[in-house]
Order: sequence, then structure tokens, then C-alpha cells
Amino acid sequence: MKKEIYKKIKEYKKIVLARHVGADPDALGSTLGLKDIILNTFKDKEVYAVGVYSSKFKFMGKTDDISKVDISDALLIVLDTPNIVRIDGVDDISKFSYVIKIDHHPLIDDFGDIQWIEEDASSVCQMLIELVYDTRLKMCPEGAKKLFMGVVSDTNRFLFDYTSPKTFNLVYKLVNDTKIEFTKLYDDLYERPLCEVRLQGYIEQNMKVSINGFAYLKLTDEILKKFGVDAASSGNIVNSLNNIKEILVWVIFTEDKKNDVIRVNARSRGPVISKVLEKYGGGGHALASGARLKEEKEIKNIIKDLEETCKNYK
Ligand SMILES: [Mn+2]
Repeated sequence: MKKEIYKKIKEYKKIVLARHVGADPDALGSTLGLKDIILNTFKDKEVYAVGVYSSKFKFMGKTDDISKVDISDALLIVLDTPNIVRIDGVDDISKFSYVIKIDHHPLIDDFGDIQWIEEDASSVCQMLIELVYDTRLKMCPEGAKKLFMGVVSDTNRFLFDYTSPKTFNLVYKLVNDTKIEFTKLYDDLYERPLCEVRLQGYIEQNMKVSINGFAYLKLTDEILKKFGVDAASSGNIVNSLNNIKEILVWVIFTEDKKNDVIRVNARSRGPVISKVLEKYGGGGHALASGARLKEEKEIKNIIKDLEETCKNYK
């Protein structure tokens, strides 16, 4: 599989790298890092990493515009994205000459001429480190930094349980090989604005916790305004509510007025919650899922379902 992917990268002159909407460091690191590595290996290629520019993760680098690029003879590699509707910056994947999907989410859409899916992999960035070291792609420090940040971020600093000996082995190889100063990268990755930290304090003070270990909170637009944050903030905070003795599953519902949806950020320390979120048009990983709701009344149903999930688990 990895050899096949390498062959296609070698074969195509024009390569577009895409990832999911709502970019995170794994999505950005895999597209922008792979771009660095392909260009480091083959000097004469045209490589574009697409998707909306993320100012929050500006240290990951800029994205490319392909609106004027003829893609009919291009290779498309879709990274970290299980479903076609969530691909950012590409309207129609069928317009590309060849499509490769590399992902670690449970399968949703079957697409791509080659699909490399490893649900056990901690991150797509981890899969790419493996791809580089198992083929003739050449690692470079810039690419290595981005892949490193993707792994660190998706594993929540090696805390999540899909962190494996393989994760450490590949990260060791990467750091040892490129000599990147990886501790310096944490300054960018983990710096937070005070307004967000204050919002976290509000969430911790005000979330409701049931006897079954289910915790939730609704954040209205009014509250977001009061703290001077936007609707994306809850996604940055939700992982920090882990390891609380009385809480098994926790959810933040955030009113997103701009997009006219309610964002759902859910995490679990045991019960599988992705199945519940899928019922409401969302999904993700077994213990880390999300959704975007059109109807406010669905909140009640999710609360009921997750309460039940916790109860059954106990
Ligand atoms: Mn990922």
C-alpha cells in the first residue's frame, strides 16, 4: 500500500493535498508537512496544500489556492478526512485524475483509487512518518516539525489510548533523524489567550454533572460575547476537561450564530460516543466526537442518549 502511494506521488507532476474542514494540527500538519516532504524529494513538482487558512494555527503555514489550476491531470491526496462532504477546498474529487485517501477515522465514505485507512493509528501525521521511512520519500526538518505537531496534538501529548509503541518508535526516528528542536514547538502549539482560559473556568464552574457521570453545558452566543471568544473556543477547551473523577462523558453545546448551527463537542473516558453523535449527523472517533446541529431541540435528545450511554456503561 505505502509503495503504491509512493509510486503515484512519483508519477504525478501536479499534486493537491486536502484535509477536513475545521482544520486541526493533524489535518494541517499532514497536508503542509507532506507538501514540504514531496518538494524535498522531487524538486520539479507542483504541490498544493488546500483548505481555508487557519489564523489560529498560522505557525503551520499558509494554504494554497487552486481555483486557477487545471486539476484534470492532478493527483489528489485526501488526508485525515473520512467523508467527502468534509473535504475543505475541493469541490469535486471526480475531476482529479487519481485520488488517494489516507485516514485514521472509522470508514464513512468509500472513496479514492487507493484507500489507506488505519483506525489504530494515532494520527494521519503518524501514518505519514511511516510512509516516508518505508519509501524513498525524503524527510526534511520543516516537514518533520509539522508532522510532529500533528502527532502530539492528535494524541493530546501522548495521553490518548491509541498512542502505541509504534507512535513512540516513529516519533523517535523522526526527532533523531532531523534533530528538530521539538520542545520549542510547544510554545506555538499550547499558547492560549486569557479570554479562553476564563471561559474554561466558567465551563468548569457551571457544567451540570449527573450521577451517571454525564456532564454538559450550553454556551449561548451571549456568553461567548461576554468572554470575548468565538464559537470555535469550546473545541479548544473540551480536551482540558479530562481526568475528572466524577465525569465519564462530557459535552459542550455551543451556539454558532455565524453559521446558524449548534456545535457539539463531546469527549469520553470509556463509553463509545461516536455512534450517538452519528445519529445526529456528526461523528468522529469512539471517544472524541462532534456534530453540528440545525435544531436546538436535538440538544435534549443527545443529552438523553448520552445519559443512557453512561448508565449502561456503568
Ligand atoms: Mn487526525
